[in-house]
Amino acid sequence: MTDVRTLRARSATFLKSAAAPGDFPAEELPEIAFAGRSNVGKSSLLNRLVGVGGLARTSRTPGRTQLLNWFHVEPPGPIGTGTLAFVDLPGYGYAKVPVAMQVGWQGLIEAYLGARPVLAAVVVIVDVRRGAEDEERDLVAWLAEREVATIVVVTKIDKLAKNKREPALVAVKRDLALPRMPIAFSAETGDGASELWRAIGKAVPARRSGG
Ligand SMILES: Nc1nc2c(ncn2[C@@H]2O[C@H](COP(=O)(O)OP(=O)(O)OP(=O)(O)O)[C@@H](O)[C@H]2O)c(=O)[nH]1
Ligand SMILES: [Mg+2]
Repeated sequence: MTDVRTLRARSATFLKSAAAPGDFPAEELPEIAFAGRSNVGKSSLLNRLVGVGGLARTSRTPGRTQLLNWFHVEPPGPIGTGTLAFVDLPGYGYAKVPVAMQVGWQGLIEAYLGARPVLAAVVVIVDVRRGAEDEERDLVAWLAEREVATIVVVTKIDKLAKNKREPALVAVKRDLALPRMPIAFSAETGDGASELWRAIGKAVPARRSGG
């Protein structure tokens, strides 16, 4: 059996940043987007998943990623898909940025999530200590209405004592009315990375045989 901790991308490279829909790259690959409130750990999760520290920029200052950032990723062999594009989305719900800016980001995120035929799934990331709030409920419902596949991940589980993790996951499942348990993840330890890889593999349409 493959050691769950060792599943990592065969390669991952930065492709492009975009601040407006006109800058989005051509739709050439199935895309997996990473969404969540500011500072939830989107970039850290993406880096851990691909096994390249520092690929997506992380920061202690919320609201750091204000652009959509595309990466080309060759998934681990056992996942069985071809090259994917990962898209690190700007965080939402950061109260300290001016309202006009928040509205701008929201518009940009919706312009992406609502009109991207190659979007295979959105990884919705929730902070284990914070749980699911209105923003997460709104996002999950918004995606469901548009029939966008959603993978809910609860991150920073290393920050919670082991006996408190299961109840936290159950609460997120209940609050977001999920059909299954969210994936428990830690960018610190790598917990949940292979489970998330498998969920991503399932969400990506099979490659057409014969190319
Ligand atoms: N302990 C722990 N800390 C984490 C984890 N994931 C992220 N962090 C920390 O949380 C902070 C924010 O992480 P980022 O990955 O930059 O978060 P983000 O969601 O990309 O933030 P924005 O792009 O600003 O919205 C950093 O200080 C990370 O080191 C985790 O799984 N465990
Ligand atoms: Mg970020």
